[in-house]
Amino acid sequence: MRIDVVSIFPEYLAALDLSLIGKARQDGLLDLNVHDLRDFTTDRHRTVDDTPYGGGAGMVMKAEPWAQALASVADAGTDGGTANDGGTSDGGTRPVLIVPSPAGAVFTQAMAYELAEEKHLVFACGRYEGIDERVLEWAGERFDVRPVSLGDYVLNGGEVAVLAMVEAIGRLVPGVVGNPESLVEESHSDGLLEYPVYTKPSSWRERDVPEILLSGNHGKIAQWRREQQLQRTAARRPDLLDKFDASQLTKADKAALTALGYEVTKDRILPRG
Ligand code: J9T
Repeated sequence: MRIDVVSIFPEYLAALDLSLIGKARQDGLLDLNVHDLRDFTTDRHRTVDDTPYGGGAGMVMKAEPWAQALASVADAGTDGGTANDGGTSDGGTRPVLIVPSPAGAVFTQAMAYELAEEKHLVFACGRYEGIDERVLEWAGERFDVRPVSLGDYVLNGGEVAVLAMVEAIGRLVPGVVGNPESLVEESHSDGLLEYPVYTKPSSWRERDVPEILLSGNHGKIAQWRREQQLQRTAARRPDLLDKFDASQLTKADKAALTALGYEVTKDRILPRG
């Protein structure tokens, strides 16, 4: 997979040299390139922002440096296309342009899985009050443009959001995580939060590991873990149970949910009372 990131603070993305993602880059699984937006300006001061039309606080990122930067990376992840399409075709799939913004659709594990299938992702890191809206309209001609939010809070720029998204997406690219089994049993992969985990010693500061985990009874352990997942999800993220497909529930799941105060209908999990 090719990934391009455009930012006025390329140093922010240095963390992508580290750990699993850094290793994946070294191994050639991720072709990740960070670009300085100011390299696409033409004035002496390398200006990237200006005052907003209509007034208001703060500055807005100028359109032209963004257009230059995005045009320069648009075709980078392709084989150059065919002779008569101006090099914009890569066989039908356009690169995805992800614009981190609190005004975007919320980033989820499902979205990470979808984006991990793409050949080319481009991330545009906005700063200040945002990027001139016309850039997103113009970019729609070449990219599949997706404003994406990490959640309902504001950051100073898109860089930290890109670190999170590249890590979440990159680890799903085949070969990046050494043991793909570890992707199966983790929070959100099945719509529930993960069960609690423990390691040695079995007794620590007068706290014991739940006995069932020492029993060697794998069936019972799996059942206990599933109950813990349901219990945690109900306590911490009841909104996830709202969306959960009730047809995936076993008899034991239903009994656990009933004990937790839920009513399980044919296709929904509803809080009782
Ligand atoms: C400037 O970007 C943000 O403030 C941002 C980006 C992605 N998700 C958010 N929740 C905020």
